[in-house]
Amino acid sequence: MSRIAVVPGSFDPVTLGHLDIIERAAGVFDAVHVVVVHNPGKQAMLPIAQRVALIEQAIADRALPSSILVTSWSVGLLVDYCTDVGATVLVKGVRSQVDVAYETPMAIVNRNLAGIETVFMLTDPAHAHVSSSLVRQVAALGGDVAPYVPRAVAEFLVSQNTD
Ligand code: COD
Repeated sequence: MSRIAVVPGSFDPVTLGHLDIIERAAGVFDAVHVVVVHNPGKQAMLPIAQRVALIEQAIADRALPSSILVTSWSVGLLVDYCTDVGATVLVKGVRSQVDVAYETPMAIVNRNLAGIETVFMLTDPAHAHVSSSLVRQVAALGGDVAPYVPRAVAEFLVSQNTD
């Protein structure tokens, strides 16, 4: 049986931490769907379609496996997407106990709702301090985000600031 995993997130924008989790998930599962979801608890910087495009560009630049698909979901529960495409697992990157505390209730509810399991994948320590919110803040203040994001994202954010 082919195992499909969903890696969900706001990805606003995608960071090197996200990309590392996506790549490692692709090494564990037969297929990985990277799903961009609006998080109502966060003030969005980029439109969803732009976030999808930047993830696709970063994946192409790194020649990551073709088993990775990038899409978005906005019409209901994330587990509905999983059920629709036959995915049985959600993969969540974990940087600290704060992430575990945030993700644990969602993992339990997603299993209760649809039997979807959540796998927590530990961040690479090199990316443990990286978050999209940090990138948004540094970019807004004109700082260099290149150490934290794929090249496509760094170039896009510079182009936004110089428009
Ligand atoms: N290293 C490793 N992992 C990282 C890093 C890093 N540097 N940075 C972030 N991550 C992980 C996060 O812990 C998270 O697991 C994932 O990457 C995405 O992070 P973000 O910040 O892009 O996205 P979030 O946290 O805003 O996304 C939250 C979701 C949209 C995934 C969440 O709200 C969700 O699952 N929503 C589904 C809605 C739903 O169905 N709700 C009802 C049932 S719970």
